[in-house]
Amino acid sequence: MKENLRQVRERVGEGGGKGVRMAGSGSERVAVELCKGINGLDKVVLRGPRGSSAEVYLYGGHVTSWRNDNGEELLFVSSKAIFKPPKAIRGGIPICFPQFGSHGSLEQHGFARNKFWSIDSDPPPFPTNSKSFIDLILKPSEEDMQKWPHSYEFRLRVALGPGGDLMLTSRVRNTNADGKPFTFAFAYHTYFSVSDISEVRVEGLETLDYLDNLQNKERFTEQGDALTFESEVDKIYLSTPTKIAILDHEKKRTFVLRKDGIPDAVVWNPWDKKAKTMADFGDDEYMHMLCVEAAAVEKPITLKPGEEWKGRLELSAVPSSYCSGQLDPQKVLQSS
Ligand code: TA6
Repeated sequence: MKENLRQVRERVGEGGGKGVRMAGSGSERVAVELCKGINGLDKVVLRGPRGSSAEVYLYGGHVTSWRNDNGEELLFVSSKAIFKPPKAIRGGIPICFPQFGSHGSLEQHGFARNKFWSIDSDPPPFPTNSKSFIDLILKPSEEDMQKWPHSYEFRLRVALGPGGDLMLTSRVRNTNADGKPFTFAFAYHTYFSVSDISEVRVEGLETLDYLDNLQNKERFTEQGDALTFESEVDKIYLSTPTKIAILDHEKKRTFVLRKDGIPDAVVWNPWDKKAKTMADFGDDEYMHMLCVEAAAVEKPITLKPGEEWKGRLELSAVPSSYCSGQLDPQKVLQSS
């Protein structure tokens, strides 16, 4: 691990071992900083040119913070989150791989979020317009192979775009030497910070079919207008559009989720009763979060040896004075 950090410092060419300076900015802000987070866990801080930032822990390859140019936190992390392996961090963007949910031979949502990732000091060439990104990699140990007998390379790039957008790219390659394919499910289990769940609308999932986790995964069809929230929700929407909008009325903010290679979307809020059963989640925190998760669940992904799957997620936060009609979610969803 230390070897990785040293290699990365050499690669990014920063002075003083703290990170790489912004090209030509002359500012003290460094674009990529390797440091210690909660409980001494290693984390990487990404900084954009106008004040935006993101943080990703090597534990779980887990994004735990995404702030806009004003320093406002856009992701939800529970005040009771346990930053201590083997428990997954409650909030941010947990990586669910190679399983989604609890039906399967592995722990709920698979093991990727419970493992230490390494910094990929020799990533294959992968173009980006971001000056602030980090490449992480997860490969199975011998012990891991006992639980899930497949060899893979999971490369995760976390990047801050010039405008403060947060971009996650997952690339999973089957490196089995025995010629065997493998199949996996996946999700970016994103927790958005919202001012009041009762004043949030989600646009882009109307009229779609979904599996309701609260009704034995039975299949239903969503009603014709925006989703609103008055009770626990746990739905897997199938074959969803590239773009989904999450409107926070009080904050006059719209999150736009753009995804590629990831067909489904999970919408989850535990509401009050379930919130009380979660030790790493405050009783009232359900009011200030909503999970909208780009996911591949209905049709898990199968890779033959040598094949690679890529799943991209791009998050942006745009001002929206929805009540004045300034932002028409349909326009946002149809814009490029
Ligand atoms: O994404 C929704 C969900 O599958 C819910 O069923 C709930 O279990 C949630 O994930 C949180 O799961 P976790 O294992 O992180 O507590």
